[in-house]
Amino acid sequence: MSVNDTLTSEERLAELDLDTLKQLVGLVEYDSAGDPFPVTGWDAIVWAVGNATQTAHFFQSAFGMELIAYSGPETGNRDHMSYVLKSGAIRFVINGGVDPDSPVIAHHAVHGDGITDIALTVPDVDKCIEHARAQGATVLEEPHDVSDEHGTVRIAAIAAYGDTRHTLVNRVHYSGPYLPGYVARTSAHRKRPGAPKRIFQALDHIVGNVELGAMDQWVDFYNRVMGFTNMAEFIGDDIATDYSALMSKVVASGNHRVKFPLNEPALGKKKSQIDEYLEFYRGPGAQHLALATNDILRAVDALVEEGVEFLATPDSYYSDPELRARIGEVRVPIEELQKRGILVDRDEDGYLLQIFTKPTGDRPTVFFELIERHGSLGFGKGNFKALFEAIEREQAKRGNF
Ligand code: TYF
Ligand code: FE
Repeated sequence: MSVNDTLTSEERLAELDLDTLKQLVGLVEYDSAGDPFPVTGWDAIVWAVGNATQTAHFFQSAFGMELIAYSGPETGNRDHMSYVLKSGAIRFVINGGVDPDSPVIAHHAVHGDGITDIALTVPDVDKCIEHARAQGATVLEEPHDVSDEHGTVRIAAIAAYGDTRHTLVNRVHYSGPYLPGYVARTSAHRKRPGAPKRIFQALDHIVGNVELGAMDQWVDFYNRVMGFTNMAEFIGDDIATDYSALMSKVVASGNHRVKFPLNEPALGKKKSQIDEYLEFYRGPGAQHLALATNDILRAVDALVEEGVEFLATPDSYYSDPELRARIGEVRVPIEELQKRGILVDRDEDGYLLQIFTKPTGDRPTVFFELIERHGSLGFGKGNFKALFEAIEREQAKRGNF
């Protein structure tokens, strides 16, 4: 079975076909035969938060996600509550400590609400771990089976930047709602009339913030340990020093289903947004999750309706003649984008629409991006100036200059 023409069971459940997925997240053809660490896609994004019950409520009420599984004291897990939510092919697992000695509470005490695990689906867990170990990766969990009446899941885990880990999961022989130990559970939440069935369908990329000077080391980690390749887009200190002082490179799995831009702070006139993240997260971690939608206008409207706040884009962005000339025709009138503050970028392959939320937790750390791709495989490089200025306006409100 080759990974580039394989839909994960999640994608099949989400009724995504390969062409739709390709359009949503920009997949590429590749030959998995020579890949030392083949990755099929995302398995789950695991969060540690201060109050999982309320965060799970937020992701259902505001982000339109659906509760599908649960583990907690009632199911024999005395350590923490765990809510599994999905939207299209994306799964979030929201953990909150119950036992005061829970490692979830320890993680939260240091980092605040954040991502502990970017779990990936792989066809061969053992092969990946063998390769990762040979390349010097820290193996946090050796390959092992977990089973219940729904079948068996094979699992292992390696360390990534900071306290973030990548659990590797093969669930092809499992039919339960998530993992052994979880029970199926559905939302008590009723969608408001007129709310879209689903706001986003897939996960496009997750950005990691690493320490000053560590970006190339982590690019090398993803190249060597996980067989990821570098994508063309990078931000050097040319753009960094003027606007928001960061450098960024992007690595991707063979089929581009999993994409990781990696940022490090650069020395600029003002404190880098990456420094602010590193200070408040107490180290490296996941900075933003880009959610792929096929209707970014409807998605923004739905989120705004529920009180989610986005970074403001000044009107001058839309009247800038250089930008207008560069973006050309897009699927809606520019006024519709301007009303919502949606950014546009175009490259040789097509265009993309994107917008960023403010941080969604208490610390100025994790936030979300909505992205609607129309051929472009990039990340919005043409928007970095406008975007970083918007981020700086928010930083200034927090007293960082
Ligand atoms: O993922 C990206 O590269 C874009 C741009 O702090 C970006 O979404 C890069 C760095 C950053 C915020 C957005
Ligand atoms: Fe992004």
